[in-house]
Amino acid sequence: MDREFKRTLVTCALPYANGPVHIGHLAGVYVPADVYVRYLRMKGEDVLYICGSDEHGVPITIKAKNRGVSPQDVVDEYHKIIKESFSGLGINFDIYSRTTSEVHAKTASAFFRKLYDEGKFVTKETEQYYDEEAKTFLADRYITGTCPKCGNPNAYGDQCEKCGSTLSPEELIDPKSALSGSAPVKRKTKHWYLPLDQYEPWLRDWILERHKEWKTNVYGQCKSWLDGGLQPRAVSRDLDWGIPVPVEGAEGKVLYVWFDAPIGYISNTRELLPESWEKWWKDPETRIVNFIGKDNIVFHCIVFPSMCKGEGTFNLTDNVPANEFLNLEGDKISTSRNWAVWLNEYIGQFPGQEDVLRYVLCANAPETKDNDFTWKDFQQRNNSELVAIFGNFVNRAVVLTGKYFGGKVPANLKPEAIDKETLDQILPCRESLEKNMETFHFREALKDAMNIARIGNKYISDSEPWKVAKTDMDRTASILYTCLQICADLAIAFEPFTPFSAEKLRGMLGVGLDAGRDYRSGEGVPTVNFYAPGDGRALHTSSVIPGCSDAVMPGPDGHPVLSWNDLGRTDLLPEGHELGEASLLFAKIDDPVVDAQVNRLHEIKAANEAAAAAKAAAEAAKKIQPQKDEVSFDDFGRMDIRTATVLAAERVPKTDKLLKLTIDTGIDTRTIVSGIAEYYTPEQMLGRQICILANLAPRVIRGIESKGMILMAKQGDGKMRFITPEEVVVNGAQIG
Ligand code: B3M
Ligand code: ZN
Repeated sequence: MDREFKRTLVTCALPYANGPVHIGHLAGVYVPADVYVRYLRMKGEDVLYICGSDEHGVPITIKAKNRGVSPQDVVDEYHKIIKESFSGLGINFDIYSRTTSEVHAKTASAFFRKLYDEGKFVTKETEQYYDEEAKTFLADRYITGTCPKCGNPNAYGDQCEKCGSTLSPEELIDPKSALSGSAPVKRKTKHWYLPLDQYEPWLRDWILERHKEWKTNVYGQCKSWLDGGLQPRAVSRDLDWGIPVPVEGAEGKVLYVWFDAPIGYISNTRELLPESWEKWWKDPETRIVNFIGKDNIVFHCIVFPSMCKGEGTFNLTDNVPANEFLNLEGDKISTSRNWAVWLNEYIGQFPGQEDVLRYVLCANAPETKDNDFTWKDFQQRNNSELVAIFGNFVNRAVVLTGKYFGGKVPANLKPEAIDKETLDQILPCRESLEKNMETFHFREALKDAMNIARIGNKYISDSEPWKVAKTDMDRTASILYTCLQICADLAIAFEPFTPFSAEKLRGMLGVGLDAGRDYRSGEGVPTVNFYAPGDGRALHTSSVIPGCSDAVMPGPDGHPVLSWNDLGRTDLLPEGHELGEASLLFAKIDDPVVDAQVNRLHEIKAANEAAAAAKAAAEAAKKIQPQKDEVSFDDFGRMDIRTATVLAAERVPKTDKLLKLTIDTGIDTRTIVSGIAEYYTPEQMLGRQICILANLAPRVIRGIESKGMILMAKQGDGKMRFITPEEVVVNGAQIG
């Protein structure tokens, strides 16, 4: 970073309100952002934390159409689900609004209008796909077809989800309308374009020269976009759901969802802080960090910055720490295939274990490459890390203090070198943790925090206070004194990662936490919030500058209040300080719990496979064989085709496909062996009038002489149906 800043605006990608949030979203965007925001605040920084639902765009209108409801119904439903589930996981944005808000319509329209008035757009009339049945243009996801890059038959007009390529509808092979299924035609339409090509030299300098510190995956993607050459990009669409294009002669046109969505960050800030929002967007001393997934990189690093550059009054982003994708049990997460772990479901099924998900998703975050979530790993990390290391250490320290010292921090009566050596290891953990946090390496930062627990767990195991207590209470006091200081360090270090457990731990230790400023700091509102022990998330305010105490501060009720800068101190809990109630910090997760989740996924996979097979079979059934070679009238006349009736039918023993039929042909009674047992039971054939080829040369099949052949209609998938006259006629009537 090449400039000083006073405050940080953190935004998270606005989730589409067409489905709940899943673990892929969380690991990629929301958990790292939340860890970062909590950390910055504890450090005393001024942070604004913005998100909201993305409520425009074709994915929403398609969902509405499939369900037979309005797009507004869809977004109302999911906005609520998403908002509640975020807060259930401890992700509490300063505002979680929506792009259907009035403020947003006003802000996005004004943004477009300024670019329009200043001649920053180009207009083009082009031919675009149009669905004649549905009488509408087909933008983006309204059109599907085969991906020209990887052959995926279900690619969208804007993107192939299989290979990740960004596409335009024209590139799709065999395009089809997602509305009617019909092949679209081309029609002329006019749109506004942002001439990205004109911004290319500026973007090259801004990103490639001045943001070399961006994550390599982000920098690399930007570079390849820039090296590929930028094209003007349409910022309007022919759709009826969205923000109307605010100019004359634009009836039936709305802003492209990727034009309005990033402006949502601005609108939501403005909705929260109508008087002072500009400070967060226009003051050069504000730093902006956008947390997003990798599929959003181009929009946040190239398109939105170009829009802001053109508009001219908004700050540009400082960093875009985008993550790669998280897979689930080896397969790509997919909303349409229901291959996901949904946050709202997790919260319902794992009450009190919100932190386990936060921990596992952070430990496994796809920071540099795609990563895999498995339920076994989830269980393993909980049981052998959170329970066995962190929880076990804290539990032993707090319970033994209760047992030997009546729940009060004992005096450090008999210190030994190992105590100091142990405590000396904590400050380096903090330094590494801070460095990792500040460079967006949250997995490593979490490891640093966990190392503090490992240090404590090793110390208590090696020192064995439960044995020492039999002979030397003074030494036992020093061991537990040391352990309790480490517990207090953990209560600080884990607050960004596992806030519910950190809070529980602070209750056990009888300490509060200085959680930092909230967004209203500088607005005449007292600036510091802290959590007192044992009263949940109730915020107390005081006027002490956070992160800057040079002694552990007492809160108004006399309890010590820890702050980030206390991390690594050796005197966090004074002698005689009374601890709170001991309880288990983490609970073991047993096999049946994760087995049930794995089984659920197996069922989903089986259902998906069955659906895919049914779809493939339906396609195959439609396959029509080409016409056979021409025959003469005489050739045809030599076929003796006639009506007949089935008198008896039985399965040919030891075969699956063959029926032995006794037939009245009008000229005789004979036997025909036919391969139709897969489609008809003997009972179904009995008494049926059918058509046969009577003069086919006899053949012996399974020891039975078969004379003639039953005429069957055969579909592309092999399914067969016999041919029967429109009404019963005499047996032996000739067909021709
Ligand atoms: N809704 C895309 C997504 O969820 C989009 C993000 C908008 S951020 C301005 O992947
Ligand atoms: Zn593809």
